[in-house]
Parts: sequence; structure tokens; C-alpha cells
Amino acid sequence: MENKKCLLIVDLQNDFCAGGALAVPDAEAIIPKINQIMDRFDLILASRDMHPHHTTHFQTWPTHCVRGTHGAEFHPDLNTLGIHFFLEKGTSSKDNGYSVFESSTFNVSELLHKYDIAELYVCGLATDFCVKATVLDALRNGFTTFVITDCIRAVNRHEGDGVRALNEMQQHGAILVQSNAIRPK
Ligand code: VGL
Repeated sequence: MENKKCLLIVDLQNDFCAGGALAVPDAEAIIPKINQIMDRFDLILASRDMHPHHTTHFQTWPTHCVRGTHGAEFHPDLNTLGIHFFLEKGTSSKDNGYSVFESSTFNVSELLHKYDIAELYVCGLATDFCVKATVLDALRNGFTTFVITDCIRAVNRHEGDGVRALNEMQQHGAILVQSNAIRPK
């Protein structure tokens, strides 16, 4: 049987898009591309950064994605009808919670094993923080992990952070792929 594929959409929320509290440059451009490839996957997961009002995370970052606010909602252009499971992350007041594998909703590794997923494809925001942390955790957990390079965007607090993050992911075993090269189911 074909290897089962999972698409993991990281934090496509209003606060990370134009006009949001922590807008990632050009973030909206990836949304139509993500919508377009959804039918190529057996399972689709989407994470949301869901912070409490007060968290040590806001010592590093402007206040963003606070539970119950518009900024924490998915960007309205994302096709949420195609998503099978929604995961919350960053719910603790004591850590950054960058990785989807730290989700408080599900044990993501167990969920992927339960659905017999052999290949994990990661896209979303942001390349140099939550995407990177998630990809490195996926590799640590033994999943064959792809990064969809035209469906991610970086914060780039320091010039080149996004490129460095991609290199680091690749060095740890991630496979870089363009969305148009992902084969249908
Ligand atoms: C993120 C910075 C702060 C991300 C989250 O989703 O990559 N970046 N919080």
C-alpha cells in the first residue's frame, strides 16, 4: 500500500498575518497554495497558538494569539473544512510552546501512529520558530518529514533566519519539497 501522508498546518492565525500583532511578512500568500494541495493527503492537522493572557512567552514577543481573541482565530481564507484535527499549543504560561509536538490537545506522535502515517508534510508559520521546532521534533520522533518550501514564511527577526532554519531542518534529515511536486493520493 502507498505510504500514508499527513499535512500539518502550523499556526495560520490572524495575529501572524497582515494586520495582526505579530505579522509574518507575506504570510497570506501561502494560504491558497495550502488550500490547493489538501486533497493530496490522507490526514490533515492544523495547530493554533493559544496563549493565556499572561505568559512568559510575552516577555520575548508582543502579545498575540490570546485565547478568545480574533487574533487567535484561523485566517478566514484557510479552508478549515478540510481539516480533520485541530490542536492547541502554547497553552502554558511558563514556556514558549513552539512545537506542535508539545500540544496540550493530543499526543501528536500517537495520533500519527494511530492513523498509520508514514510521511509528515509541514507548512505554515513561522519557518524560523514554530515550523522549525515542529519539524525537528517530528524527526526526533522518527517520522519521515517534509517541509513544503513555498507554503512557509519566516519572521526573519534577523536577516537570513528563515534560510538558516531551513538549512538546520535539512541537516537534521528534513526533506525540502515544493507544493507542486507532492503527488496525489
Ligand atoms: C511563532 C513567534 C512567536 C510561530 C509563535 O508560530 O512561529 N513565532 N510565537
